[in-house]
Amino acid sequence: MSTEINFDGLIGPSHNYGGLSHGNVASKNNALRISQPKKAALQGLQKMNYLRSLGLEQGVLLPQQRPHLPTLRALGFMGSDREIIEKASNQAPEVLAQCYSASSMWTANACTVSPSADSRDGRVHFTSANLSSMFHRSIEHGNTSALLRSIFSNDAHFVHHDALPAGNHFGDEGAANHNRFATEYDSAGVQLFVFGRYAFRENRHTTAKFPTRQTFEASQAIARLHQLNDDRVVYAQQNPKIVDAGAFHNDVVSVSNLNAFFMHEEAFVDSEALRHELSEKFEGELAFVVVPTEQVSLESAVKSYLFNSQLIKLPNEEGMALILPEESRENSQVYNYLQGLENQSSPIKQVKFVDVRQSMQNGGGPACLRLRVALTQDEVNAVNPRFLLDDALLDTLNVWVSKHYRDEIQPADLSDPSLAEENFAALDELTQIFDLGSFYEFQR
Ligand code: SUG
Repeated sequence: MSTEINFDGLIGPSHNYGGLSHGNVASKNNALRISQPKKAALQGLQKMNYLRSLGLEQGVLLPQQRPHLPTLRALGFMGSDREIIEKASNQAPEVLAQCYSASSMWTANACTVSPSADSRDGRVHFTSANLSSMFHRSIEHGNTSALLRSIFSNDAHFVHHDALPAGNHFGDEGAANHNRFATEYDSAGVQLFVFGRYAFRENRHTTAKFPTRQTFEASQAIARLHQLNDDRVVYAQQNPKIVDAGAFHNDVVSVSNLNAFFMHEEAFVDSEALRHELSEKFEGELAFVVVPTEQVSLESAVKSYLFNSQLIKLPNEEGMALILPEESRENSQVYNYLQGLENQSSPIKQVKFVDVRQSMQNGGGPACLRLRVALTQDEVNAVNPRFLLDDALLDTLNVWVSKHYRDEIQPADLSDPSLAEENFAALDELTQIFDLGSFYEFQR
């Protein structure tokens, strides 16, 4: 028996709207609004539990230390923790905001995972994403690597690679630009790496407005590190038009599961050639569900996050279910499309909606919040069980959130050193819940 476990990022106690991501329309539109961290974290937990109630195994990833004092120190802010925050807030509030980013909750960007069936050494490979293209995200990978190493610690089954070299040439955004097709989770699959531009070759297709984040060279490096077979790897370029429309990651315009690929017609530079190559390389039949612009405009796709949904196989049920954000129900174009979809002959048999609005307002839908890890039963047995959600852990986390999280955070609150102290108290208790020892830098 093989399975795919979704690991969702626990939304951290200082969840806020910093307006930090150029090219992410939601982040810009909601910049400096009041955030609701408690509500956000409870929405996240509710989503995890909903997936569990559908019969799926669900994992949890811890938030990062925010504010990230090591970065502030590296940038020359000295003194006690309080002094560092006061100085940063007086001299460079915009830098403090970067170091307070809530972005690690979007674990689809945490790393790229290749299942053991695809790797020459028969192990599951993880490469933390360097997230080089956005400063506030580039400070995540150290913590991400450490956490993944604690959860997947058995090196007979799991291999961890450090993030690719920093800098724009090897900009890597993790699983958000990666899809995998296979008949079963433990059968050899075809991996699709999606990139925005070439770093060292001439680009025939370029964006006019927003930056692309992932390079071809970074994707290639991951395929090499993960020991993938070239015959079962496909590279495809994001359509610059969709990046300019606000789809900064490929998972805003497509999602896959097993042999199904749900995608917007305009997602790629050459969607037809891509479908052809995937069909050639895949042993078996691929089911493409292609949404035409005529039915769902790019603007509606980005606003509703139709494709930033989780496409899942429900245990003991025919076909697949699409877990969408509530915003997809509210967009009439998208909702009409979805109503038709249930009657189409496609693998998608059910659509369900979840409320993750606090995350959506920063550009993160249901799919952004999860990292998929396909595992064999032996590998599941080797996962640190503390990170798998059960009723007891869910109750503990709900109580922990209610105890420590603020109802609201305003942009000015980031200057208050007591917010940092509250965060650290919360994270300290969290490491005890997960028996992680002195995991965070402030504990050491
Ligand atoms: O990198 N937002 C994230 C959203 C990531 C969504 N992930 C996927 N599509 N997989 C980003 O743009 C906004 C932070 C702020 O503005 O405070 C932010 O980083």
